[in-house]
Formats: sequence, C-alpha cells, structure tokens
Amino acid sequence: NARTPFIAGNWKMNLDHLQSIAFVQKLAWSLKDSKHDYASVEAAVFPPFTDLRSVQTLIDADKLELSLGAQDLSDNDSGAYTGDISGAFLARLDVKYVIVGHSERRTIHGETDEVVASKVAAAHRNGLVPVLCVGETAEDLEKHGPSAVPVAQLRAALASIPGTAEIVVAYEPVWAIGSGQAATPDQAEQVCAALRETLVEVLGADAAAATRILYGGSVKSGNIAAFMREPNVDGALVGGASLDIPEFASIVRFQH
Ligand code: G2H
Repeated sequence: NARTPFIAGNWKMNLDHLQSIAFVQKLAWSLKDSKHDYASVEAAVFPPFTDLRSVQTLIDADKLELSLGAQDLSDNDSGAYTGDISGAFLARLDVKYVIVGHSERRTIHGETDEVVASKVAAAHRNGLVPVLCVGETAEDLEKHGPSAVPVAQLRAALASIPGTAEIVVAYEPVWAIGSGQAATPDQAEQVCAALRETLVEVLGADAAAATRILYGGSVKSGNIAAFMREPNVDGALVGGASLDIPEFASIVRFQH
C-alpha cells in the first residue's frame, strides 16, 4: 500500500523543558547516525504544550525531518477559556498533528464522543491533522466484543469533518495502555480492519486507502515489527517507550 508508516511518540506529561530539547537533539542524531530514511517511515514527537515552541525552533534551526504534534486542543479557537490552548495557537507554532480523544482525556477529563468530535472539527478548521484515538475498555470488550466501541467512536468523530479532510486514526485498547500488556498483532489487525471498513463506508475507498491507522498500547522495540506486518496497521502511537532514545529510535527503525 502507499501509506507511509507513521511512528508517533506521545510523551504525555513527561520530560521537562531542558530535557526535551536535549532529547529531540539526541534522537535526531541517533536517527541520522543510523541513516534513517524519513521518507520511508515518518517519525513524530508530541511534547507537552510548554515545549512545543522550543522543539519547533530546534527542528527548524537544525532542519530536522521530525514531525511535531500536540497532545490535545480546545474545541474553541479563542475566548474566555482559562487554561485551554486552541488549534489556532498550535497552527501558529507550525504544529502539524494533534492527538484528540486519547483515552486519558476521555477518562480523566470526561471527554465524550461529542467533545472529541468538536475537537476534531477544531483541528481541521485550523489546518491541523487530528490523530484521533479510539479504543475499548476491558469491560466494553467483554460486553460488546472487540470492534463495536472503537468503530462507534470513529463514526462519531468523522461526522464532524468533511470527507476530504486528512485524519490519522489510532486504535488504543484501553486495557493495553501503559500496562505492559500489548494487544496481540492479530487483535490489533482485527480492529484496525474494522476501522478501515468504516472509513471505506464513510469516506469512500480512496480516502480509506490513504488514511493511516496506528496501533497504540505498550508498543516497544520488541513488538513493533509484528504489528507492522499486519496489513491494516500503518504505524504506532508510542507512550512509555517514546521516552527512551535508543528504544524509540529502534521503533522508528522497525524495518531494520
Ligand atoms: C497509549 C500509549 C501512547 P503506552 O496511551 O498513547 O501509551 O505506549 O505507554 O501504552
């Protein structure tokens, strides 16, 4: 297929300011030393809001090919929303991607499918590519089977943007996040295939074939290659393992 594999490092609320600059610099060196071809695998980092500008400045100054993303955004573009960060602000920092609907936002901050859909629309409106996270809890899995909840979450989000809008979908089973207990490649493929079918239905075959679907949840250098062999898994959203330079670099270089 023509989809460029995408490895995204979601730092969550980790790495403080000075660490994050050194981290990105060393990561870029490590990928350069191993002659990583960014055209064959896109690598992205998702630092906390407060480090986006400094990481962006470094990417610019050193002409790094790393992509930059934010971990969340407001569904409003400006106004009296104390503590929120809008897509318009992110776009001004040359941020390309923004994670929307991560299960930690859904659970800890009570974000519903409706809120997530309106954030997806805000990302699109501001020229950002949403990395939409979907996934079922262990309880959902038992009650509804593997793909019902992620498919419903995807449908709700797609309803808020035009069919031509670029989106990345990340399937993250909640039971696999940060637990060390990743889904099996088979389980991931089954749900990612159902998500692809939903994309075909809603967006049409061409857009569905061009859309990247990632797996996320305890991805490491030791299991990435097996996920990437699955036909409907186009990359990974990596949390814990994205905080270690050699580990993340070797996930990016899964083909080697
Ligand atoms: C899932 C993932 C990254 P981890 O949240 O979004 O985290 O790799 O630590 O399970």
